[in-house]
Amino acid sequence: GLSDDEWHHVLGIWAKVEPDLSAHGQEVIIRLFQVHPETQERFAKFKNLKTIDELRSSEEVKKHGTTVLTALGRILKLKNNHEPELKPLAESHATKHKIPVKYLEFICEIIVKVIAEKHPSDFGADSQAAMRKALELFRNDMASKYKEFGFQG
Ligand code: CLN
Repeated sequence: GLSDDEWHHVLGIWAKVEPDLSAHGQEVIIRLFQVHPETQERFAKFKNLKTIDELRSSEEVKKHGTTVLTALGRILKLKNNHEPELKPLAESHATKHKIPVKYLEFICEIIVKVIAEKHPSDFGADSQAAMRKALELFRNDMASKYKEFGFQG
C-alpha cells in the first residue's frame, strides 16, 4: 500500500481534479482513443465516432469520462481499503467488457499525463510519484481480481 504521506499527495491533487471532473474525463477518454485506437473498439457506443471533432462534441464521451473518473475517485478515497469498490468494477471489466490489464495500464498513464497538463503547478514530482503508485495498486488489485473471476486479462 501507500504511506499516509503518499495518500495525502494523491487526495490533494484529486481535490484539484474534482471541480472539473467531466473536462478531465473527456480529455482522458479522447486521448486514450487517439493514442490507443484499439481501446475505442471495445465500446459499441463509441465505434461510430470517427474524427476528433466527433469525439469532442459527443456528450456521451463526456458522460463516460465522468463515470470513469467518479469511480476512480471513490476507489482512491478508500486508500488501501478499496476492495469493496474495486470488486464490482473488476467483475464487469473482466467478465462483461473483457478488458485486458494492458488497457488499464494505458488509461492510467494517460490519467497522469492529463492531470500533469492541467495542473502543472500543483502536480510536482512527489505527487506524480504518489499518484503513479496509487494507480499501480489499483491495477495490480484489478489484475488479481480478474484472476478470481477466471479472466487472465
Ligand atoms: Fe471502464 C464501463 C470505470 C477503464 C472499458 N468503466 C465502465 C463503468 C465504469 C468504468 C464505472 C460503468 C459500470 C460498469 O460497466 O462497470 N473503467 C472504469 C475505470 C477505469 C476504466 C475506473 C480505469 C481507470 N474501461 C476502462 C478501460 C477499458 C474500459 C481500460 C477500455 C478502455 S479504458 N468500461 C469499458 C467498457 C464499458 C465500461 C467497454 C461499458 C461502456 C458502456 O457500454 O456503457
